[in-house]
Order: sequence, then structure tokens, then C-alpha cells
Amino acid sequence: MDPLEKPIYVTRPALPPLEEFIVYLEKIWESRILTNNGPFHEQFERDLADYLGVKYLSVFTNGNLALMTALQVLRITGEVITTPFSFVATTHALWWNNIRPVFADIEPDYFSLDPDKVEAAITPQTTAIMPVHVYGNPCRVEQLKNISDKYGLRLIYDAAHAFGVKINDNSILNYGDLSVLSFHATKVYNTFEGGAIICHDEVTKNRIDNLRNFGFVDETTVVIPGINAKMNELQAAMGLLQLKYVDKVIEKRKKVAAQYRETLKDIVGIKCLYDMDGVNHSYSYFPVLIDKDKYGKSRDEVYEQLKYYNIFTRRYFYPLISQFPTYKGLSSARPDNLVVAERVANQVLCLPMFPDLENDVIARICGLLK
Ligand code: T4K
Repeated sequence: MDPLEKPIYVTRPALPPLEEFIVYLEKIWESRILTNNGPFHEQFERDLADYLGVKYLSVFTNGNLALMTALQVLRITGEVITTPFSFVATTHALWWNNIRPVFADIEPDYFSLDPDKVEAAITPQTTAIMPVHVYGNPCRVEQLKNISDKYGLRLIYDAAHAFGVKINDNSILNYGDLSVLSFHATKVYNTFEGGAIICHDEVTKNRIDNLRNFGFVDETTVVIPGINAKMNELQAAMGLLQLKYVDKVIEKRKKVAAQYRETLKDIVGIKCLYDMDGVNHSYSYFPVLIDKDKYGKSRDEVYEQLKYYNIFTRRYFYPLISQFPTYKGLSSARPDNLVVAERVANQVLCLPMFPDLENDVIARICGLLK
């Protein structure tokens, strides 16, 4: 079989029709309001909160700054229990806030923090838990809530992958003290770069908004040492326009997932993830686990071979965050503390997943895996 003519990447951003974006650009050119809570920004915050089914939401210039700010909002210090199986930004946000990350292992079904392991990792220094709804699959939210209530800990969800995800018709973003979204180009819903913090009361929202604008509350009053994490009008305009199309995007992603699942289901040694009961998914990634003993080839061999065919999969999230030099020396980073995460990181491969991925390309990818 020859390599594909066009390279296929793990993702391709969904974009609205250009002519519709130009209408927004014309308005920006006319008003000359480019940033600092402009009209698109204000409308976007309202419309996005409505769309997601949340009450208080603040948009950010990217998910990373939103995560870093979320920790400032709740004045988190000391130790925070988190997952090693995520994008490195999750733990970096702790490090930038001078907080000690404590890694706990993940559960084997959907790869999010294992509540039992979280409970075992609590010390007198623990102030919060920062789990990740990895690949958009909800964490064990009820158990995590019980633990955080029992020990008086804060619960901050990194929901970067979980745009539009619902449990029993309730947004996943309504769980925990705060949730953080990313609207990066590679996400289900993008504003080129972007992010948001979701909270549950007005006082917290005001604090978030002050923190993301240098701590200003008015022209001459600075109440806290904030940063500049504001979303600009171009991003907000893109966000408004993308809202018109996001349901269709998710519908198409669902079909891609269905075709993969159907075609790969009988391959011994390749395991797909399936929808969870009562959950509306948004299909942000399509991870599979490759078990070398059963399949005959390792994940890395498959990754290289697909690359030869011009198919660029990704090993999200290998290596584990706990393996990076900054974190490797922590006692919680020891591989024997993270047995499930180590195994998953060595077996996982994210196949191309985006709304316009064609049926015949999916068939080709599956054919190669077969
Ligand atoms: N928490 C979690 C759990 C996260 O996953 C992330 C980000 C964050 C926090 C932080 O949120 P942000 O600050 O990013 O809003 C990507 C993304 O840069 C990153 O946003 C994402 N997670 C992470 C999982 O993946 P890379 O280095 O893998 O992306 P890159 O540039 O290699 O792109 C992958 C493929 O996508 C390319 O091969 C081609 C395609 N692509 C990419 C871009 C950027 C496009 O077609 N167009 C594009 O503009 O990190």
C-alpha cells in the first residue's frame, strides 16, 4: 500500500465560513476596540455560558493562563494532588504557583485520577485536588466530591478536553469549585487560542475578572497582583461564530468515533474507549490502547508505521508528566506509585479525530491497523 498523498494529522481545526468572519472583522475595524472587555468579549461570555449551561464564566486568552489563574483565585498553596496522565500544562500551572504537585495514579477504564489513590495521597499540606477529564471523559466526580468535602479540600477540574460534555444533561463544568476550558486550535471548539474559568458565584467571578486584568477594578484601583490574561476581540468574535457550528462539529466527530469503534472492534490487542452511561460526549480525541503481547506490535511500532503512510497519530500523554526532569525527583513521581498511568502511557495512541475526516481515510487507517 502506498503512503497517503495528503498527510493526515491527529487533528485539524474546525473553522467557520471565512465570509462570515469578515463581517465581524469589519465591525472591529469600525469600532477600533481590539481588546479589554470589548463588545464581542462581553457578548461571548454571555452566549458561551448559555450554550454550556453554566452560570458564571470568564474567558481567557488561553487555557494555560486560565489554569494558572484558577489556582490564584482560590489562593491555593502547599500540595495539590493531580494526575501524571495529562498535557504538561496541568502540572506546570501548579509549579508556576509555587505549589508542590503530588501525583496519584489513574483508574484503568477512562484514565482519570483514581479517587482511592487520591485519598491515600492526602497529607496535612494538601489543599486541593486537580483532576483532568482526560480526552473529555468525565472523572469520577461524585467520589472526588465526597473526598474533597470530607477533607476540606478545593477541587479544580482541568476540563481542557471537556467542552460540551454533560452528565445526565448537566454540564460537567458544574462540578468542583472551578473548571478550566481550553479553546486551542486543536480542541473540539476553538478560538485559535483561548480558554475559560467556570465558577459558581458572582464574588468569585469578580475576583477572576480582576486577576485576569492586572488586578484592576477601576481606572485607578488595583486590588490584587493580577496578570494580563484577557481574551481579545478577534478571539471573542471567532468564539461567537464558532458557537453557531459547534453542534454540527460534535455530531460529525461522533460519526468518526462510531466508524472507528465499529471497524476496530474485532482486532485483538487494540482497545477503544466507549461512551459512558448518561454522558453526552464531544469526542475530543480518539485514543486506543495497543497491547503488544496480544497485537504483536508495540504502540511505538504502530506510530512509526502509520507515519510512513503519512498518518500522524500522537502519543498523548506519553511520557507521563512525572517523567519530565522538573518533576521526576518528586517521591510521588516514582513509577511504582503510578503503575496504571505508566502502562497506559506506554500503550496509548491517539488516532486522527476531526470533523472532516473522511470515511475512506478512516477505513484506510483501520485497514492498516488490521
Ligand atoms: N490542560 C490540558 C489537559 C491540555 O490538554 C491543554 C492543552 C492545556 C491544559 C492548556 O491549554 P492551552 O493553553 O493550550 O489552551 C497541543 C496543544 O497545543 C495544546 O493546546 C493541547 N492541550 C495539547 C494536548 O496538544 P501539541 O504540541 O501536541 O500540538 P501540535 O502543534 O503538535 O498540533 C497537533 C496537530 O494538530 C498538528 O500536527 C497539526 C494540527 N494542527 C495544530 C495546530 C496548532 C493544525 O492543523 N492547526 C493548528 O493550528 O499541543
